[in-house]
Amino acid sequence: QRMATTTSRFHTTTGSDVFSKIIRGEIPSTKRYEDDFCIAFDDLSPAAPVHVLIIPKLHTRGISNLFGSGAEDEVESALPLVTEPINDAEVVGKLFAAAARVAEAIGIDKTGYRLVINNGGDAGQTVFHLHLHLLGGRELT
Ligand code: DGP
Repeated sequence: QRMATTTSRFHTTTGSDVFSKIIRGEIPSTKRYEDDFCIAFDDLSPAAPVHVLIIPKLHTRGISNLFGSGAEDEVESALPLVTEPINDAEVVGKLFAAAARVAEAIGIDKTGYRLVINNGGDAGQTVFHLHLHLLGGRELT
């Protein structure tokens, strides 16, 4: 598999999207979880009693920019916050792992929850920094 190195493709330090600003602390958020790789915080417009967004501390626009042909558009800076090279599958895997931990910490792992990634306009993606939605706390239809 092609290696997506932090130095060639990812950065958060100069990203202009709203989630990069949250990572840098320029916009406040209600944090649920944080580690070296990602942060999780409450969605501003919750669609369920629990609505948390899990985002990587590296900038990529979305799934099609990780695995699709849009990957070449990602080059923006050589100033990584994540210092270890990481491949695309690891990026997504770590997001899902963090989501499961957050769900457990909040206490919805037994009742159930939904994980969603919107990719592109038709999916309703509005923030172009990869993010995983964690939804729960009620029965979802
Ligand atoms: P999506 O449609 O997948 O791009 O969802 C983007 C989500 O981001 C949407 O549910 C609202 C949320 N959101 C947008 N701006 C902010 C913000 O400044 N703070 C927080 N916490 N959430 C935001």
